[in-house]
Amino acid sequence: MRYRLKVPTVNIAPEVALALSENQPVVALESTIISHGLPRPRNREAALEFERILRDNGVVPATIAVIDGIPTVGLNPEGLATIADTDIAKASVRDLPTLMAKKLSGATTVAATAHIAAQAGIRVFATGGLGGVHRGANESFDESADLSTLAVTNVSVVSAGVKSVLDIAATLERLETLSVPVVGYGTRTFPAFWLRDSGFSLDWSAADATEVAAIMKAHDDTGNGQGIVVANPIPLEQQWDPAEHDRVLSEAFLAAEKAGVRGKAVTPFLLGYIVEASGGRSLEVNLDLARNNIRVAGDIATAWCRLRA
Ligand code: PSU
Ligand code: MN
Repeated sequence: MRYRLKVPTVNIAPEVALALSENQPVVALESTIISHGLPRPRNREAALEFERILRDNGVVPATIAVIDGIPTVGLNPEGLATIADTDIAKASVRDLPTLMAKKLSGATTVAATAHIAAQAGIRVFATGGLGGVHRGANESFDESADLSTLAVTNVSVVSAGVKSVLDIAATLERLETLSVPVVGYGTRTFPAFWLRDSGFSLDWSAADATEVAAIMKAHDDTGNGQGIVVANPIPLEQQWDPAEHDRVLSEAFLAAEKAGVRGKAVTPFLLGYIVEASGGRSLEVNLDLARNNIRVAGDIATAWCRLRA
């Protein structure tokens, strides 16, 4: 059976299309974390490793990016090299038409990745951390399009919460306003990316992947089309030392302020600064939590296919 593309402008790798048509598990992966979230050359190793983790668990990886103007689902080695080794734009949903018309490449954020994944019919997506409401947003209005996109995009996103550089309370409030379900994975404590505990609790948790799949099914039954945030904390023994975390973060904010960084440059600046100032420790934690999210996303995609079979 041939998998029919819903959107002819999206290039879906044959392996991904086949898996979707045969109800085999597929997990979407974003490319901004590779191009702007992790330093070279670790980013390239990470991109390959993330895909390998899925394959080792019988799940087809679909790394998403815009390559020469074409939204691409499932990258070949040249596509992976484009996002890992070259300076390309950080692309959110609003950047897609311009990149497409100009035939340029872009690394997709959570928002743009979720949008393209949904167009391709992929239901599960793994990332490190979701974008959210930035501190000081009451003046800067800086709120990630990840949130508004999840309000209209039916994809389950597995993340380790949102980075503690954001305003976590405000982010959770916005997710509530946008009617995006937030489910803790085996926990009712919302994680803070490098740390297990943001200090905020959740109304709901799911015990395992099968329960997440059941929630996805029920969500479809309600007729609602939002995404679902699956909040998956990093294991305790892998988290960053909280005191060290607090110290490095305050330094990073001062540095961003001094450098006058604004808009979409803020997240990459802070992440880069934090990696340096932590002597690489934050990077190891970032990689561990991403691996962990990818494993869980693979389990959810597998449970989802089983439920639909
Ligand atoms: N979280 C990370 N690393 C990242 C990002 C988030 O740990 O690289 C990226 C994601 O692609 C997310 C984006 O969608 O940052 C949010 O950016 P902004 O705040 O400009 O919307
Ligand atoms: Mn922003």
